[in-house]
Amino acid sequence: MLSSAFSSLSLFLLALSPVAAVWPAPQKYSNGSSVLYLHQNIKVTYNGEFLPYTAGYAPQKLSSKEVVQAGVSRTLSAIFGSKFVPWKLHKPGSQFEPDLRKGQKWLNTLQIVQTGKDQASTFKPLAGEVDESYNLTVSDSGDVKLTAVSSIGVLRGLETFSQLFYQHSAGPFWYTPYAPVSIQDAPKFPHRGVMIDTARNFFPVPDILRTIDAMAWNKLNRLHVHVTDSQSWPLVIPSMPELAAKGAYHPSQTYSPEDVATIQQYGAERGVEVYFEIDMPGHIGVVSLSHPDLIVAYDQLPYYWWCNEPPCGAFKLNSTAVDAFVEKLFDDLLPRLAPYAAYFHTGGDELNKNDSMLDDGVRSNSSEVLQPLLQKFIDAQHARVRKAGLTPMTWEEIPLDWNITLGKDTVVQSWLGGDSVKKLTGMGLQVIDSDYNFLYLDCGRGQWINFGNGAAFDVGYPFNDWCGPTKSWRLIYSHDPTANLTPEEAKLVLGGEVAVWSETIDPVNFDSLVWPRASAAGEVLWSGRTDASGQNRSQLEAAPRLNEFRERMVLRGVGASPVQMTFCTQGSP
Ligand code: CP6
Repeated sequence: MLSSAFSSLSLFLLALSPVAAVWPAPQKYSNGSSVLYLHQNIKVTYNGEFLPYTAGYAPQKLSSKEVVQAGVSRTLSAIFGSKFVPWKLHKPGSQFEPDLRKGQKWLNTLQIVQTGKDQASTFKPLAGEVDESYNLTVSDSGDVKLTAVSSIGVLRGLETFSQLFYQHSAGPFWYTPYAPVSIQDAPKFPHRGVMIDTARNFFPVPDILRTIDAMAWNKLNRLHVHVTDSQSWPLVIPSMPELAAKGAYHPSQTYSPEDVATIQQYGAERGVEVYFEIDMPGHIGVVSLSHPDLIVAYDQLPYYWWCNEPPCGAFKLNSTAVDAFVEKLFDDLLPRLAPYAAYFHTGGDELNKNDSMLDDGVRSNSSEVLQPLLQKFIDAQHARVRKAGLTPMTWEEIPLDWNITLGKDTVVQSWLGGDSVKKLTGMGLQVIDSDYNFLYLDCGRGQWINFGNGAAFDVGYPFNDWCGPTKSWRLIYSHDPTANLTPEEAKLVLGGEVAVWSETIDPVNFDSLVWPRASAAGEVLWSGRTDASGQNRSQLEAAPRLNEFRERMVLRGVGASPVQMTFCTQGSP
């Protein structure tokens, strides 16, 4: 009796005061239902100093103040610049919209206080532990206070602030219907990533920058660029120009050192660390085009004997020439990446034992022969990564399938699902969860046929559909990276990463495949799979909130897919 009285009471309260549709959901949150209007002359201060709002402000240098000022500019432009059309969610003149004839109560001040100092010399925003927490209050009287330890925390709070506002359908009035608001927020996991594969299909710089924008709106903080693979090498290495000259699909489909710096700096300004992967010793067949002596099993048929996806090609595992090549490559590349990133990913997935049967220096596919050679290879590459001031990352096969001993600093990216995360954390290794059953956003590898070089691989139906239908946001949302782990094991899970392998993805369909499904992972990684009461988050609660956030992404220029039909949030006519 009593409990049902309580639950109908809470339903009643819920109907009275709307819940703000912030995505990802803040950790602690309350709001009312007073209306406050926002105008472009709101007084913004940062640590007591007046910050003028200049639309499109680009930081001249990566200082805390410049990062915050640019963040304020983006936030206000997101509110005023993109007409957030509420009609799909609330019809013009619906009760959701305030009556303009009743007059406007305006927001007066946006007071930003940063209580800590950012790392000064090199602005490595997310290297190591960066405090992304923030507190945000909007008082009934019209004062906004945003407090954070770091400038990145300020950016996270500004993004939340932007999601409180709607444009009135009757004119240029922007309002929040949620005052007073009180939010205390911090991420559940420090690593909340998206992996993009620029080797199967190329992604021009603007597409990557747009992806960084969308990541920041989602409070996703790591962009992993899987920049090379056996299919192409788009990365220009000035001391080794032959790599991209021979390995890129086209001279226009390359990333210059300036492009790389642009991407990393753009990320740094938005609290997104951009880190790179050169996958080795497998998935590197393309090097054969410029350095044939270093590679075995490139272009071998039938491909499935040598790799999972043609063309094949792996580094020779017992070769001083390979070692010298990687040294030269890393000497050129790593010092350019290190100012902006904490990590460098050395790959290590899907190495096929058979490849070394074609290696003059090995001539074997026995694990006993290959394991010590691979250990030596990994030790050498990871030592170079550390020497450049970066933390090595590797795919899970290196420790799990090959029994390679890794330094305790190494971060292992797990993708094969099952009990991989449990095994890795049980070994004391730090892990990023990319379980392909939930977090791979592509579904493309079974789709290619008629490969180049006159070789066609029609593996035949139904094998073509082996990876099943594309995963829904709800499946992704249901996945808990720390499920079935002990508390000690769970502590070693740094977070997760969705992966966008691009065999059948390019800029034309990228946005609609990634968003808002990556947003679903983003909420699990920022807010946690469970809510404040320890319950699994409800998809029923999430759906309209995600739908609204999807509308915001579309209006800010990202072609995110719809979450559901307009009817679901708008109701019948
Ligand atoms: N490319 C590389 C891929 C994949 C991996 N590595 C992959 C494997 C299985 C699926 C999807 C993608 N295409 N370099 C595995 C990490 Cl289902």
